[in-house]
Amino acid sequence: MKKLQNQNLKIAVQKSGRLSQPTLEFLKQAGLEFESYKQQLFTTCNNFPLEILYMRDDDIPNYVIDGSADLGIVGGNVLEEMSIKVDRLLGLGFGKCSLVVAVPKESKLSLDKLNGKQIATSYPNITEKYFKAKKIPVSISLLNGSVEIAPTMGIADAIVDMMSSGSTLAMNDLIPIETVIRSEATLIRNPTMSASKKELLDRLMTRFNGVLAAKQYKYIMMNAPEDKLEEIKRVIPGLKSPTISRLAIPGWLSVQAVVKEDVFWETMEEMKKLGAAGIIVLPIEKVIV
Ligand code: PRT
Ligand code: ZN
Repeated sequence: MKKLQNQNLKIAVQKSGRLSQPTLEFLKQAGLEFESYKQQLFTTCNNFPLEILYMRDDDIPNYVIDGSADLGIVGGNVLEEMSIKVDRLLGLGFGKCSLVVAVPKESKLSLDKLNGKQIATSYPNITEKYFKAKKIPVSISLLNGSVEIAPTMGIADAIVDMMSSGSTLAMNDLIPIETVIRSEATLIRNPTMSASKKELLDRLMTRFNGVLAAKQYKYIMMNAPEDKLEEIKRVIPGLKSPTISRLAIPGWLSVQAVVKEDVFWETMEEMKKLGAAGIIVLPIEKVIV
């Protein structure tokens, strides 16, 4: 691809594959407006100085390293396999998967019993490093696709492959016995950027962090008895404090707050114990703190 000669920030994303759609959705959630249709090599945002470059995921790290792109969104697994030194800025919370060691169900093989066995994988570097660290000598054969059928074909005793739901392994009578690495879509950047591009990146990071933070929070509204106000404030601190207003019925308050997803259910249970009723929960689009 010819280098784009302008001062816009450039981000490389997967053209067509598992990360394509969630990546574009994430960029749109960050308020970036752009057209995206198949067969496109790049697109320019209408409302931010950003070019989106579409390519194979394996090419993204090199594009970012040589500066053809300033940023990239790629699976952590690809970065590990290529042992590429780029700045990892953010885990984006989608494209989650694990690289696992899987064996035929009936083989009853455990990790230590793989000594001297044949392992098929598309991730030879990570696999070699993993078994070396475990001090288990194995033979590794590289397969670029359909790794899961290697044991049935009789060309491997076990495999090291990506898994998300696990149904592909199950359909091939394989079971995962160890997790080698966990991976998610990751935002990477070229470490040498002009001051003006860094400024654009800062603006973009505020937006990206806003989208990610919003996913960790819920907005809640409820009615609660006035005499429990102090306890309510302790249970739901909100971003600063809950917003309290008075209901038309004496002795009752309306309470509104932002609550973290991971403590959401505990918070709701405590609020119910304090007499809260009519609880409404809303998703949050963005949080800028
Ligand atoms: O064409 P290009 O080179 O760009 O794409 P690709 O074919 O190399 O990659 P692609 O699109 O398959 O995956 C892109 C990235 O998605 C990977 O690098 C991972 O970071 C991430 N990812 C997330 C996954 C999975 N989930 C996943 N499930 N990559 C592969 N899989 C495979 C898995 O190995 C199995 O074969 O998908 C199949 C279904 O998985 P189960 O467990 O849900 O059955
Ligand atoms: Zn690829």
